This record gives sequence, structure tokens and C-alpha cells, in this order.
Amino acid sequence: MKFGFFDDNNREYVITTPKTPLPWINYLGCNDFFTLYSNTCGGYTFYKDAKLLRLTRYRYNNVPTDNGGKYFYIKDGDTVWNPGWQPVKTELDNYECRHGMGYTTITSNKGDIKATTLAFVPLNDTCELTKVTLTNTGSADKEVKLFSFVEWCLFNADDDSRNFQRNLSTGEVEVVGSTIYHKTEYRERRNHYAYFSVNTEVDGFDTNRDAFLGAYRGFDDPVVVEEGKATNSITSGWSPIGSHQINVSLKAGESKTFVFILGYAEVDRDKKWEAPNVINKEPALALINKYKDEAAVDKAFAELKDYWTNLFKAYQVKSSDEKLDRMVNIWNQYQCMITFNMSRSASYYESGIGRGMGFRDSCQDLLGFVHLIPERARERILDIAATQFPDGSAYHQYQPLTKKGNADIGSGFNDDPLWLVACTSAYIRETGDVSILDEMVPFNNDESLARPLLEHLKRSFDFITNARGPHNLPLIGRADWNDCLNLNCFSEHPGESFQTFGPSEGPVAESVFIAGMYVKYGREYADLNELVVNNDEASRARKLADEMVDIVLDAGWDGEWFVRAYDANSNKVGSKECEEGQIYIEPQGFCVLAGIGVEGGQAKQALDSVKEKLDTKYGVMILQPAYTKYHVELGEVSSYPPGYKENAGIFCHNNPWVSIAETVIGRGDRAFEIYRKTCPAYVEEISEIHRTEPYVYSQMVAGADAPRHGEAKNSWLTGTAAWTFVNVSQHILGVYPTHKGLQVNPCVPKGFGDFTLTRKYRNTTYNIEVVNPDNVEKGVKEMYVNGNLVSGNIIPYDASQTEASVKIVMG
Ligand code: BGC
Ligand code: IFM
Repeated sequence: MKFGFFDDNNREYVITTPKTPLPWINYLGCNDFFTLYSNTCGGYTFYKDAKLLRLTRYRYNNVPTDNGGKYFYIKDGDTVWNPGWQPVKTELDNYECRHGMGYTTITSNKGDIKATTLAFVPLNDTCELTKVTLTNTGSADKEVKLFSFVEWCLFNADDDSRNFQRNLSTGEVEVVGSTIYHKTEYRERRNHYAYFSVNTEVDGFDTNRDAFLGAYRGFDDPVVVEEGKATNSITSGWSPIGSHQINVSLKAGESKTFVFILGYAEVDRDKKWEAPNVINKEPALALINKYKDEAAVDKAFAELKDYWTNLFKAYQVKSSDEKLDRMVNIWNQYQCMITFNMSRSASYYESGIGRGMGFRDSCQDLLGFVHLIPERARERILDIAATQFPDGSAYHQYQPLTKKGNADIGSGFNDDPLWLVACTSAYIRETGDVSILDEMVPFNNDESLARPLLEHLKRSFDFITNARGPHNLPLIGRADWNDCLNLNCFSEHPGESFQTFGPSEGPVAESVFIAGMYVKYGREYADLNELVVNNDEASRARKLADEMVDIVLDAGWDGEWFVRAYDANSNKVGSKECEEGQIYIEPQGFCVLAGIGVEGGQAKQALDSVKEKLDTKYGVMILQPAYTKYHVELGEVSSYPPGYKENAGIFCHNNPWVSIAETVIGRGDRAFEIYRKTCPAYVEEISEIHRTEPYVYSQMVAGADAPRHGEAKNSWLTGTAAWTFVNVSQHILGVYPTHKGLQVNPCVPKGFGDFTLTRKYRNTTYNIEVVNPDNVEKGVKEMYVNGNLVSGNIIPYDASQTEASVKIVMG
């Protein structure tokens, strides 16, 4: 069953009922001012950091779900309704929500009134604009009342949800004309405030939540709206809100538009105490004035649309498969931008106060984003690298606002260092900008410890080189990519970092997955050294990576697939010797995509085992058989009920690894089958089962052991977005950036047919035509660049060319 449809021309998903299985949300904002916006107007806004600078309040885990947001109430006689249906939930005559690239439009009708709201964050301003248009569709003149509503958060969202004994006394606002300023804590710790304004005179306002809602009432039943009369309340403590009342007269057929602006202003305040709570309104007034005319709003909206059109020029495909095209050209790239911006901080499943920027997460998110805005990727790499410790290990997470590592979580996830190599390599392959390797970057944010980025990468690589276990495989530490595989938790030294021990005395659990990473990114590290003519270091790294291949094929091979790990007692994990959890997906995908066992046949065998043991109609499960009981020696993984999350769920992030691995051995049919199974556009038809938004990836889909097999969870913030984009753009469609230029080496299903692609790479736009006369899955027979036959499949990079046409003949 569907709850909407894709409108590809407008790059929108159109939701046709507010009663979606779960809130289906969008993100507004591209740079540092962000809003989460659901199809019923739920959500919240923050500046840069969802924990430390939250502007509006949102209650997670609320009942009913998604209750709280930026609401407009329309009072038409005795009928009160919201254009987004919630929170009053008056049945609408018509409803349509269009989630587009950084904006959402909701249009609905009730009786003779049609309401349209368009919400977006203009590109370079720290505010959200909502254009509300009311139209009288009837034949008689009408008088309606429009009430706006936002609930302020007292900026620190964590404190806001806990410290009531203080917070109920600190709230302060100021109202000037149609502008409501929220300035809590300005008299002391803050150099910023928020404001909510509308470009018309108002007939009243409220800033005290109790006054607006009335005692014991909810958002669905505000007394002010019921009575049609704002109270002009000025809150003093309690819960500050912002609400305007506008009485609107509409002649038959007439429309009126109002522009609401919700903004954030930062001011210079050296001596905060000198003017206790007198805010400098200049920055707010500048934006309020800028957007007081509808034309300015329309211009900003047009700029936003152009921005996305231009960004997407970096990669566009036209194939015989409409769903593939819409994911590649629109939604997958869009989600890559969102995951790049949010990391794992703020979604409807990440509260914004828990995880901020993940080290491994952000490095991987960057892989799907770097082609869009390489300059921002560069800056991010340097930020991430600055949270690394001098020994090469790294803080697992850092706070977006301060960019400082999170000491509560600490370090010890031994895959982390290698992801830094992965994203730096991707950045340099995309841009050719080797100068980044010379950038001086602090360790642990301590400038006195600054070293060139290349030295950071060396320490990343050597951290793994030196931390080996009894089988010479990399030590896993607290966990590798699979956060829930905590193999040292039951060792003699529970909870202690292995760094304090030599391999024979400390926690010795080992990871075959990290070994696969070491091979892949060790070789990419070697390539980077070659680029800057560090040939000795390049050969050293290559030799070590080659040795690791042998170690994996020896201690890491189980006969029909790769072993997952060795636990702290040196017992195999993910082996046929195990009672449960005999095969895990991660080493099959990663070892093969690293090229391990391709020649000896192990790669094919491992992937065949994946198909036989882990495949389902909704995607490939992370492991089988599911753990039915808790295994204390494995940690969190077996704490989940069978079929959920890391215990045999379909953990979407690692499906593209297997799909890429299939392209490595040339099986385009199978690679595409895996791609398709978890791809949102292909499961749109079963939205009643899948339940999350059909335009973005979710972290997980329940596996075959789960009662709700096929149901997705945790949409939006997942490494699946980046890895899938890498898979489909670089491996299936096959346009892979190398240090020498773009390589075109598609691996597609038989019968996929010819396709064309536009790829903007460095200074050049390539118009690529791929023809496949023999219907092969992989192989390039001929390549023509601007009509000339060129040998191989790497388009030699020519910086003087702004456009080039390329023809690829598969065969
Ligand atoms: C979740 C993982 C997560 C980990 C660390 C686990 O409970 O299942 O997905 O990465 O916690 O936060
Ligand atoms: O790899 C992790 C990621 O960092 C956070 N979400 C879960 C993944 C698998 O455990």
C-alpha cells in the first residue's frame, strides 16, 4: 500500500494522507540552521547543534506520537483546524504534503478555506521562513482567525528536558510589534537569542504556554484558539512560547499571504553583565526586514531550488529503470547531504542530545557526499582528524558545536582510525587536492600536538599494524563497525582499553572485519604516499596489506565463508563451529570488496554462502542463525530479540558492501538484486509493512526471525545512504574516481540496457554514454573520449577541458 507518490520532475515526495504509518519527515536547512519537519508539522529547529542550541522544543517518546511542532491554527466559525492536520486532527477535505529538497509544502482545504504552507531555510541566513497563504474558495466573504504557535526550548535541550526546578523560573521574552523575542539566559551565559515574527500587524499574541493552551489542555485544544482571543501574555518563567493572532478577512476567491520568520541571532557581547537582558535586535531586524516582502521569500526559495539543481549536476543518470534514476539523481544524494550534516545527532530516532558526530559515521557519510561539495568535505576531514589521539586511536564521537571529543564515550573502537584513511582517500580521488595531506592538524584538539594530516593517516594505519592478537589479526578493542559485538566484555579485563596491555596480557579479541579494512585502506594509504612520492612508506604499507591478505585467508577463513572474529578466549565468532551466529555479513562484504580471495575462489564461495544463508526478500541479514539466548562473551549483540538490529536484522548499512563485493567478482545481476531489495523506491508499494519514509533509507529492517519481518526502523541517519550511493554510482553504474581520472567500469544486470550519465568531476563535466550490445554484466571493450579510442577504462584527466563526451562499449 502507498501513502503518496514520487513527483520526480519537482524532486518531491507527495504524501496524500496525514495518517502515514509513522511520521514521514523532511529536513530543512543546508548549512547550519536546521529543522526537522514532519508531514503533520511536527518537529523542531536548532542552530548547528541539536543538543546545545535547540531553538524549539520537541518531546521524544510522546503520546500521541509526533505531538509538538510549529503549528498554525485556523478558526473558521466554530471549526478549528490545522493545515497539517495535527494537533487538532479535524478531518480535512483535502490534504497534500510535498517534501522537497530542503522545503516542505502542505496544502489542505476545510470548508471554504484553502491553506498552503511553504517552509524552508534560506541558503545563507539563520532563519526558517514559512509562507502561509489562505484562500477563500467559497462564494461568500469570510472572516477567519489565524494563530501561529512555536514552543521555545531553553537552548540546551538536555538541560531543558531535566532541570525543571531552574528552568521554570528562567524563561524571558520580549514582544515588539509583531516580533516575539526569546531571550532566556541572555542576562548571563548566552550571546544569542531567538525570535518569531510575521510580516503583518497582529491582533494579539501570547508568549506563555499556559495562557495559550489553558490549564490541563493540550496542543489539540488551546483555549485561546477556542475563544478566538489571544491574551497578550508576557511569560515570566514557566514555558515560553511564541504565538501570533491575525484576523483575516477574505472576499470570495481572495487569497492572503503571510510570511513568518523564526530566527536565531548571535551578538558580540564581551561584557555580558553590563546590559543584563537588553538584547541587540539589529541582526534579527535585518532578517525580518529582508524577508518582509513575499517577493524576497520567493527569491530565496528559487535560490534554494537552483542550489539543489546545481549540486545534483555532479551525478545524473538516465537509464531504463525509473526507480533507480530517482534514487540516484534525487533522493539518495539528498540523504547523503542530510547524513553529512547531521551525522547521528538529530532525527526522529536520534534525540539530538545523545550521539553527536560519530568518528566512523562521519568518515563514512563523507564517502557519499564528497562529490557534492568537496570544500565542505575537506573541512570535515580536518575536524575529524583533530579528534584523533597521538597513538592513532580516536574519540568515537564529538560535539558538533565545540568539535571536541566526547570523553564519556572515549575511544577504543578499533575500526575508527582506518575510516579516516577511507575518507581522505575519497576526497583526494575526487578533487586531486593533495595539499590536504600537508595541513597541520592537532591531535586531541591540542594545537601544540599538530602534525600534517598525512602523519595522522600513518598513525591510523600503524595503530592497526601494531595492535594484533594471537592470530596476528587486528585487535577489535571495544568493538569494530558492529558496535554490539563486544568481545572483550567478558575477558579478564572487562571494560579496560586494550592499549594498556600487550596482546598476550590484555583483551585479545580480534576482528576479521578490521583486517579487511586494513587491506583495502592500507592500499589506499599506500596510493596516497605514492602520490606525494613517499615511495618507501608506500611499499611498506603495501607489503603489510599483502601480508594481511594471507593472514585472513588462513586464520580468517572458515571453509565456506570468512570468520567474523575471535573472542577474548580465542574462540571463533561467526563460524560453523558456533552454535548460533555462524555466519556474519560484514567480513564477507568487506573482505571481498577489499579483493581478498578473489583469485583463490574464496570470494565467490563467501558470497554464495551469503545468498544461501543470509538472504531474504527484504534484504540480507547481518547474521544467522539469530542468537536466541544471551551470550555473555559476545556482549550487546545477543541482547536483542532475534531478527532485530545487530542480532540478525537486515542492517541496511552493510548490504551495499555485499553488493559492491558482487561487482568485484562481476555478478551484476546479484549486485543489483541486493541493491533493489533495501532501496526505498522499490519498497514504496509495501509502505504498510516497511512503514518508514519510502524516499530514504532506514538503518534497519526486521529480519526473518522477527515477528515483523520487513518492518523498517530508524530512518534517515544511517551510513546506508553514503554506502549505497558509493555502490550504485561507483560500482554498479561504475563511475569511480581514481587518482588518475574517472574510471568507468559498470557492473549491471543482464538486460539492463544502455544508459547515459553526467558526472561533474574536478573541472570537467563528462557526458558518458554506456552501450552494452552483448548484454554482459561487466567488462569494458572500448572507450572513446571525444570520439577518440582510448585504451583502458580510465578517462585521462585533462584539467583544461570543461566538457568531455565519453562512450563506453561494454563487452
Ligand atoms: C545499537 C547500535 C548502536 C550502539 C551504540 C546499540 O544499542 O544497537 O546500533 O550503534 O548501541 O550506541
Ligand atoms: O557502525 C555502527 C554505527 O557507527 C552506529 N550505528 C550502528 C552501526 C552498527 O553497529
